[in-house]
Amino acid sequence: MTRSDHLLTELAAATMTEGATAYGLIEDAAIAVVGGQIAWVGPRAQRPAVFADLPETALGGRLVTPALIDCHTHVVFGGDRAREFEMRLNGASYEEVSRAGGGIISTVAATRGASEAELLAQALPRVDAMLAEGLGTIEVKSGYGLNREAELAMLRVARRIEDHRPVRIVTTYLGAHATPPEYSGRVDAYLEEICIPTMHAAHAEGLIDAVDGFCEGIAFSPAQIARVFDAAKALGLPVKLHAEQLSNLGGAQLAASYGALSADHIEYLDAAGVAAMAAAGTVAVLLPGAFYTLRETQLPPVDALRRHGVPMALATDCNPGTSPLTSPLLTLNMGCTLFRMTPEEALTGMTRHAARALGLTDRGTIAAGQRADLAVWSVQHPAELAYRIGFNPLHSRIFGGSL
Ligand code: DI6
Ligand code: FE
Repeated sequence: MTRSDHLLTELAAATMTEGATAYGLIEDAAIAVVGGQIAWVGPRAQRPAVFADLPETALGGRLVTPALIDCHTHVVFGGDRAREFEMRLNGASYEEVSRAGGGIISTVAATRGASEAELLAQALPRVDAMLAEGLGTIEVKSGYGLNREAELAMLRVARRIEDHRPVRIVTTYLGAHATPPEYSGRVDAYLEEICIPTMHAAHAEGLIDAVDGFCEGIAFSPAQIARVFDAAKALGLPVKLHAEQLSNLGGAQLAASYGALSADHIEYLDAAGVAAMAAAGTVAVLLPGAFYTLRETQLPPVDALRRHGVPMALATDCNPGTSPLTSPLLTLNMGCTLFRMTPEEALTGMTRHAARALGLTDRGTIAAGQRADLAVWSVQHPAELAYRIGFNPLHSRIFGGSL
C-alpha cells in the first residue's frame, strides 16, 4: 500500500453509475482508494474487512462525485477577442469586425505569433479556473494554428499542461477548423497540403488522441470532412465532429457512419441524424456556452435524443470566439436552464457520458477499477451543483488518489 491509500468516509457518493438510484447515490458511503484507483465503494457499514487497516479520511458528510470531465475545449489559443465583443455591442457588423482583423483568423494570427511558452502561460489560468470547480480531465483541440508548425505547437502545449497541473489531458487534432488566409478559396488544397500531412506528423509525435472537424457552410463540407476522416481512420484514430451548429448539412450522420465518438453542438440535428447517432452509439455533446454567446434560439433536440437513448454529454467549448467559458458548474446550470436537461442528465453529461465521448472507460464514475479522480463538494444533494449560479461549493479534489 502506498501513502495515498486511504478509506474515505463520512460522505455521500454520487457514483454516477447506472443503477437503481438517481445519480447512483449512496448515502453514508465509504470509498477505498488503493494505488491511485478506486478499490471499493459502497455503504460504509458494508465495507470489507480487508480495508480495515487503511487510514481514514473523514469528509464531514460532504458529497463526492467523480471529478468532472470537460470533453470539448479549445483551451489553448493566443490572444483574446474581448475587443471584438465590445465592437459588436457598440453596433459593428460581422463584416466590420472582420475588416478590423477580428474573428477566428485573429485568433489564428495570435496563436501563430505566440511561442509555446506563451501559449502555455495563457492556457494555464483557464485550466486553473476549471480545476477550481472540480475538473479532472480536459480535452483540448488544436485548430487555431492551421499550419504544420502552429498546429504541432498547440498540441504539444496541450500535452504539457499535464506537467504543470494535476489534470489529465486528452488531445484532439482539429486541422479542419477553418481555412487559413493563405489558402483562401483553395480549401481542398489546404486539406491536401497542410491539414492531412500535419495529422500524420502529429500522430507520429504521439500528439493525437482523436480527430475532429468543423462541418458547416462557413467551414468544411461533408465531402471534405470525409477526406479528413478517411485519413484519420487510416491511422487508426477515432473521430468526432462539430456538426449542425448553424445549419443542417448532415454532418452528424456522416460522423455516425464513421463510428464517431461524438457529434458536438447539433442544435440543427434532424430526426435522421438522431437515429443515425443512436444506431452508431455516437455521443451527443451539447455546448450551451456557444448557444448562449451566439444568442442562438434553435434548441438541440434533447427530447428526441432522450427517446432514442443517445447519451448526452455537456462541455464548455471554451474558445475565444463563441464560448469564452471556463466554468464547468455554469455549464451544468446552462444545460438545465437553456436546454432543459435534468440536473442528473447534466451531471452525467460531465462525468460518465463525457468519458464516453472521449472513448475512455477508466473514469467518469465511482466504481471499483476506476481512476481515483474525485471531487468533494460542500453540498447536501447533487442537484445543487447545477442549481446555483456563480457559486462554487468545491471542498477539495482527489487526483489519482491524492487529496
Ligand atoms: N465552432 C465554433 O463556434 C467555434 N469553432 C467551432 O468549431 C468558433 C471559433 C472561433 O470563433 O474562434
Ligand atoms: Fe468547439
